[in-house]
Amino acid sequence: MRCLAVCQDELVIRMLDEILLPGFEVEFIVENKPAARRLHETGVTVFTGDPRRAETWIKADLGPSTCVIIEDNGRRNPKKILDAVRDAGGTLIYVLGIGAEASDKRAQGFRTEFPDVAYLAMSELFGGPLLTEFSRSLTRARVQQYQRYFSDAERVLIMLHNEPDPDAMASGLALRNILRRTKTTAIIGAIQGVTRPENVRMINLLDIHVETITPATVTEYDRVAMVDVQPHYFGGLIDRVDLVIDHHPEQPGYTTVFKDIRPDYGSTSTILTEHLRAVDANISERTATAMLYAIKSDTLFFNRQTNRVDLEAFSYLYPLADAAMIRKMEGAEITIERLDYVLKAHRGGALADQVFCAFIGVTPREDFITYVADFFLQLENVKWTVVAGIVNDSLIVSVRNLGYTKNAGEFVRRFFAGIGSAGGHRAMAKAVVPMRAFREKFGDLPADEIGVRLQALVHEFLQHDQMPKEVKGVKSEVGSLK
Ligand SMILES: [Mn+2]
Repeated sequence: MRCLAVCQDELVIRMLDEILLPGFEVEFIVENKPAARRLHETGVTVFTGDPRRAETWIKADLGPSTCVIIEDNGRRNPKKILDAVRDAGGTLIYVLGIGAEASDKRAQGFRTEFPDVAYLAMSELFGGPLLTEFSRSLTRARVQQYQRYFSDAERVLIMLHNEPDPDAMASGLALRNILRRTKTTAIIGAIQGVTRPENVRMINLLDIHVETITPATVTEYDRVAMVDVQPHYFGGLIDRVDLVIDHHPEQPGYTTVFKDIRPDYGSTSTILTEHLRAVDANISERTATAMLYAIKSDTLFFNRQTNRVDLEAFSYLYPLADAAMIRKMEGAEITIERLDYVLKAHRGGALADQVFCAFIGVTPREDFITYVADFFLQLENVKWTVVAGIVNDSLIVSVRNLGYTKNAGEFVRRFFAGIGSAGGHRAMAKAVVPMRAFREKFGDLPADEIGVRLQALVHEFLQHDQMPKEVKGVKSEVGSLK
């Protein structure tokens, strides 16, 4: 393809020449003769002429398939040049905005007057890669620091939350890779191991070892890292670690030498993908598969709280991973037992104003509750799910939403933080409340009324903030008087 460019700035000319030359035939129209000579001597194809005259373009053999680039540095209005290009029959026209003047406003002005002309701001063209590169070098410095700090340790513990999920396990593998350790020199451990069927299958298919540890043995390790969780999760049992990498909101009440907490990321594996890339680490197929599966499942395949960085990590890992293996792991999600609870929720639950609520009674494991909550979120017309069940005499409330509505974490904190533990982020949250405390606050509700009560709480929560500020203020005042 042929490309004709009008530029005043030698630096821009040399840059365009370098960028376009392999694929395009580039020629520059330059007004200043000495400058043209200089450029010509260095091998740039240049000819002189007045770009504001159509003849110059005709002489340059401009055709409808020639790409025209016009530099706009804000000092001289390029409209005359644009008119000349059009008079000469040019159709593929790009204006390249350079300098502080190349603002959105200027681009907007061009679009109104020349709707068929594409305006490209130089800062936008180069800003993305440049910023990525800079932030990668910040990440690199950070990773190298903790790599050094961990390097002389004999025994390292990479600790995960209870019932480790794909994101926790994948992050464990990734961090072990960054620390250049094996399964004997860096133990991946959790206080309560894996029981959910899809996680068990992940462990088997990818041959991951998660050791069961006790809080007391944590001190036996020379260095301790936590991934996908922060020390506060262990309720005061562990208050000092060496490294925390997590995508849950940052919590107070512990000390750590290094941390990288990014609550706007969809998974911890996304953060670790950036760490791996920053130090050019080799990612094995096993680790890439685990991480890809983790991003997919933590974001519900980009259905909730997804960030550009999650998509970027996903597309980086995809060619390195075994997609067939992921399909196998996902197949394990559906079990007869889980379907029983889905049916139970379907019978006893209710959908109102795009909120599905259900109480599924006593269950042997917590994942039945979260599974049901995730399941109903897939239905058309469902934007929120709140599913509760009883495990070991505690009410577990699992909340899911599609991510662009109100904050699920805020919901559980508002109603349950006072009587149990409650937390989470925008799209997923959980509360664990001892049944005794629940009865004290909400009364001794029969089973079929618990779901109804939850429905009322969600409704109150969602309604509340839609009211105008004044009304809200009055309401909370009345509330505090009670
Ligand atoms: Mn996670």
